[in-house]
Amino acid sequence: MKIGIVCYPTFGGSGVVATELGMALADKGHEVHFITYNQPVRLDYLSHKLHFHRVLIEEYPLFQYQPYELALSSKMVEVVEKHQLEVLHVHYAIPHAYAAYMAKQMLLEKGIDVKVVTTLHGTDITLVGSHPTYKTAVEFSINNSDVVTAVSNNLKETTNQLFNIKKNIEVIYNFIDVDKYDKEEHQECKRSALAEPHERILTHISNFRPVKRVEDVVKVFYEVQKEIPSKLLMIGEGPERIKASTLAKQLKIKDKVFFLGNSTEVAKILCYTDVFLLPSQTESFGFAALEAMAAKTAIISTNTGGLPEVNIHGKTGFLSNLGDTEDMAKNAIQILKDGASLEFFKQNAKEHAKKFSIQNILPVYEDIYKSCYKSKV
Ligand code: GMT
Repeated sequence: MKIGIVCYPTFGGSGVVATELGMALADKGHEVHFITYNQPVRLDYLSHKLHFHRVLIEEYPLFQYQPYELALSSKMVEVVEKHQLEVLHVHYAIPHAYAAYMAKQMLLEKGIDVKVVTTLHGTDITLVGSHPTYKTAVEFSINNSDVVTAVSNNLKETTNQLFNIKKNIEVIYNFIDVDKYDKEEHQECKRSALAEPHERILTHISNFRPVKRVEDVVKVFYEVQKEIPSKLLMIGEGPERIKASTLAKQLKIKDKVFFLGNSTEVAKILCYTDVFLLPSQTESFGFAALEAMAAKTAIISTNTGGLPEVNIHGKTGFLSNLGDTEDMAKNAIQILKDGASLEFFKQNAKEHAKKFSIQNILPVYEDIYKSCYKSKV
């Protein structure tokens, strides 16, 4: 099939999932066209099956805000027409689902019926989408998509609670290529560069926005390192980074906490991680936790949003109430207390990650595209 994928090209989970999906579809022989303002960070190659179309914004002094939706919908029309795309799969409702609706209407006037699949990822519903500023347009564009999917049962329920949704939302979990994270086969797992053999490594990866509660990460680690010799790796960039590093300094653990910035080599970093910390205010799914689990890493997280669908309490790690850093630290120590306990959680994490394997999830998306296509004939 010929599929257009619209996403944010940055380090956020929705962009990463959309990019991995597009690359996997191309590997299976579909023709995939990414339409966004920059080449997605995880899109590391292009081919005759994998294309990237940049949305260019024309600056004009009159505009305080550049009208990205207009440029995006115009680009969608151009690419659909030129490459005869059958489906536009948009990731993150704002503003992609809205722009796709406009593109669809423009194309209908030309006698082209492109189908729109919208995947809801989380904050497009919870933190941003339901805000009165956007709610009307988000609800409209969800209701006017041909198919709507959400990345967890919790996100589906939340969407139905916050909006008046008139169609069924299909739950398709985020997915992972488990083999890519296989530690044993990983050639460049250089743990010794960061920690002594007797030390444990804890890691946090995010975009350091307030929702990620990165200060809680530091607080948890502070308690853990008192009991267990360990290091903390902080991967990512974002507005809360300074607060986290200031706290590490105040707690006098700066020499044990490494802020490594954004990375496109997450698998390499996770290959030497023992425990992954995700104390988020909310997560519709927690893709970063799934990546960690695929890399055989135990998870300490909150019990908010869709996290309990990914991290199984007492098996792949532990869940705690939001802000209860003492409980999180206690649980992390429980995991790290001896080699057998750590291996138990790590092994379970790896096994559970297989439930979200790309081989299981990719055909579900293909079926959705095919069902759209069939309904056109
Ligand atoms: O929260 C982020 O780091 C980014 C955000 C995004 O949209 O890029 O992530 C959301 O989508 C991910 C992929 O589906 C989910 O795994 C994350 O849980 C979700 N974030 C939130 O709900 C806060």
